[in-house]
Amino acid sequence: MEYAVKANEKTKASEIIKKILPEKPFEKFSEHATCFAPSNIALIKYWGKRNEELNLPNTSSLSITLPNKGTRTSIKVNKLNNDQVIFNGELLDQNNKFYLRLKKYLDLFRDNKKIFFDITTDNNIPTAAGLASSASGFAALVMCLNQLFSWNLSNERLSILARLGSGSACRSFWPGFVEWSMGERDDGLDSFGELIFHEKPWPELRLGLLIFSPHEKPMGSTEAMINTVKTSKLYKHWPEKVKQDLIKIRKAIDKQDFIALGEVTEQNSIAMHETMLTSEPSINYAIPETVKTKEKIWELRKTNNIPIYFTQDAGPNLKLIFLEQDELEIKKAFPNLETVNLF
Ligand code: 2P0
Repeated sequence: MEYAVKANEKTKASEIIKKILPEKPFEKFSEHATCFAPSNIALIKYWGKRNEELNLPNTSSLSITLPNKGTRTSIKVNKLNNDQVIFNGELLDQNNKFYLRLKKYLDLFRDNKKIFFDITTDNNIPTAAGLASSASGFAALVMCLNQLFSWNLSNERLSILARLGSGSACRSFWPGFVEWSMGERDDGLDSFGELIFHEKPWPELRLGLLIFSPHEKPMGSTEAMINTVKTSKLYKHWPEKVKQDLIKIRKAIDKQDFIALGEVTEQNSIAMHETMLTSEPSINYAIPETVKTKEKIWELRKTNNIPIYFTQDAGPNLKLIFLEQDELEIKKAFPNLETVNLF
């Protein structure tokens, strides 16, 4: 329970939003806005919140942005008395889980004002399969609101707003490596993403997506995080592990030392899943293909000397990291691999 600090009654999400938005935020608006936000994959993971309402994390985390994978959203003010959401081509029912999550988030901005939206949103990544679609989704929505109402907010401020919808969304405002500093303040105004090592692009770096199951995960990450923090005996080691891993990964990125990057990325993912597995009841996102593929990766490293590493999020799918020079050989080993150039 040490880390499971409940939301501070005084710092409500709607109050934080009010602090960030200009006065009279909805007074003038353009006809519509369309934005694309990229997805991001954590190499050092965010797992556990110190404030559940504000999505304030127990640790910092670090991600890589997938430039062409993410969410495209269009938004306009409608003349109805409710929001209307078309998600991946389908008009959502007003009892739909995703619809209700969006509405609840927009209510924080509206603050009882009667302003409603038509939202069309499309993902080019499988939704809710551990491929960070909520991250790009909330980032794209915030970008659209900023554009629609000409708020002219900085990416840093947009990052804070998006974090209130989904923690990992605060890392989806920049290309390349992004670090989300956990911050210290109760109101979370110092907890946002930041572009790091932008002066050192790494064009040889590749990320491969291996999708075993596009289906919705059995337990959402919000609930899984809360359960892990409350019940896992290993969780007390997690914050220190992340601190050490962040030091290692920053060094690896700075030197463009791929082996060091791969080792720390894979180890961090393994530690997160081990911590979840020791929750009560146990939280397991792996399916047999996940386990078999990890073994194949270890075998390729050991026997064929191919530097390839995996990371796994809140779903069964794996993301592989490797270098351009090994791409052909890796594609032979994994014919279904979808490769993303990162820089
Ligand atoms: C991450 N994940 O750092 C970690 C690693 C999944 C595993 O952030 O409750 O959708 O909305 O803040 O951001 C997924 O959780 O959770 C996630 P909320 P989120 O990418």
